[in-house]
Amino acid sequence: MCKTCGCHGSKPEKELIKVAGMTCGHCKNAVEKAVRGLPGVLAAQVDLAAGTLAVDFDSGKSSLGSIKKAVEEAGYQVG
Ligand SMILES: [Cu+2]
Repeated sequence: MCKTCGCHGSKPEKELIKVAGMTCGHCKNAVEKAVRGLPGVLAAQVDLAAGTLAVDFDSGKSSLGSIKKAVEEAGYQVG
């Protein structure tokens, strides 16, 4: 824990989310961009072939629910 990066109280989490409706590279970019724009999201990586989104986020700043909501708002189905 250090004082300069503001990591106090952060709870890093990794989740793998199933995302339906992604068919091409544009879909992949759209989902990654939507999720990366959320506060506390450290990384978002779509696996197009598997239809999944791997996301690293700080659960003190963002929630799994808000990540799923961002995916849905980008036009894709979670689950
Ligand atoms: Cu597409």
